[in-house]
Amino acid sequence: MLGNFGTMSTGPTTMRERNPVSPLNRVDGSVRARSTGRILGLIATSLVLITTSCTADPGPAAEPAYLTIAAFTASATNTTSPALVTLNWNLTGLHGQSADCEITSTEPDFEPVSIPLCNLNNTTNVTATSDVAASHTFTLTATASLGVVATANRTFTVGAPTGEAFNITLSGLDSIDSRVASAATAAAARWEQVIVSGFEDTTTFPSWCDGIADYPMPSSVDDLFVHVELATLDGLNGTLAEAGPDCVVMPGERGVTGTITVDVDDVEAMDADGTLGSTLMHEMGHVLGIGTLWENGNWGSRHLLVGTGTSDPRFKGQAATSEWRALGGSGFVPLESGGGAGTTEAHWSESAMDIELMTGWIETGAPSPLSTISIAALADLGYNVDLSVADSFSLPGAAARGWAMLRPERGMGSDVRLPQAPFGR
Ligand SMILES: [Ca+2]
Ligand SMILES: [Ca+2]
Ligand SMILES: [Ca+2]
Ligand SMILES: [Zn+2]
Repeated sequence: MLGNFGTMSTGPTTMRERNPVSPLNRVDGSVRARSTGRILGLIATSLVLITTSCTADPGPAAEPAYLTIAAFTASATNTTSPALVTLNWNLTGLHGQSADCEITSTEPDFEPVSIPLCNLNNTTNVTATSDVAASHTFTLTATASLGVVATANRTFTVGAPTGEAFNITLSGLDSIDSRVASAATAAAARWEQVIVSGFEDTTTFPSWCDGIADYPMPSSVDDLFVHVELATLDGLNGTLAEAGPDCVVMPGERGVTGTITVDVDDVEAMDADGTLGSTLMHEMGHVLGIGTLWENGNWGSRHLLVGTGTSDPRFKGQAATSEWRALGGSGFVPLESGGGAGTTEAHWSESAMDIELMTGWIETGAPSPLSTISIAALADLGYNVDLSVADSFSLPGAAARGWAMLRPERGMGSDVRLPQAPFGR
């Protein structure tokens, strides 16, 4: 795994407003734009034809748009306030024109969100907040480049906030290297900042969770219990650590316990080159479900992957896809296709995202930013998240990817441990 090198990413971070928004539940249907412009256009074309013999041909008149919002949908895996809501739309009838969009809401504190070229970039995430269960209507206003306007509405109902924080309880810290313990503590605090609301404490567990891991099963879990341990894995380099959920509860397919095993032979090197903190952050991301509760063909019912087994696997979670496109990506979110089992299809594509925290190769001597894409991927798993606490991140440009070799990275190795559920395999 050594010998993989990242590329320099120096472009500006794309920032968008993400204001609290009201949720949407029903589309009010499409709205046909006013079309008088087309009649005028036909008259103008006729005049051009009549006068061709004595004037220079100005070329074909611009085709007016019959702009129609053919679909406007809203979805969220968790509708508890603050809910991250993914809006999607489909514009038709543009006749080659482009369109810009604006999203407004009946929620009083919502500030309009602008989406340039929304005929190409047709998804965005907004946050729906309310102190009580409430319905708000989002309005999508699309304006074609020659001025035709169409609007559509959708109502979303957001539930009252749970009123409790998302908590991660760590175990095993007293018996491990204090540097690993500190990194684990910092990682837990950072993820607690990302996930903004907790769940009811879990006090009953599936019977298969008994004896599944190296620690005594807790009698009650306040959101997430993570055991951290050191062990000999494969010596220096190779796999640095491995992690995943242990006990997964239904409904929700949410891990309530998990283990991070750090390779005792890699601790010194990780501490020396500054990757220990990023590695613990990365592994805790796996415990939360990134790369481990996506279904991956052998567990669960989410089916969030497409193109598995090909050279271009993708993650199709709506919220993460929306953030990927907001940063300039297209299609679904590209996953790693190399690196072998434990890396492939469980991390973001190294070539597409380079320094991002949840790629399979960690930066040495440089930050590994937690992007809005990774945070939104948690929303796709049912967590309530706050995109605004993401680190600054931009996709490496094609030129930067071509350069490569600018910054060394350390392979994480086979670090993903899928849930050991006794069913579904
Ligand atoms: Ca809690
Ligand atoms: Ca190792
Ligand atoms: Ca990387
Ligand atoms: Zn990993």
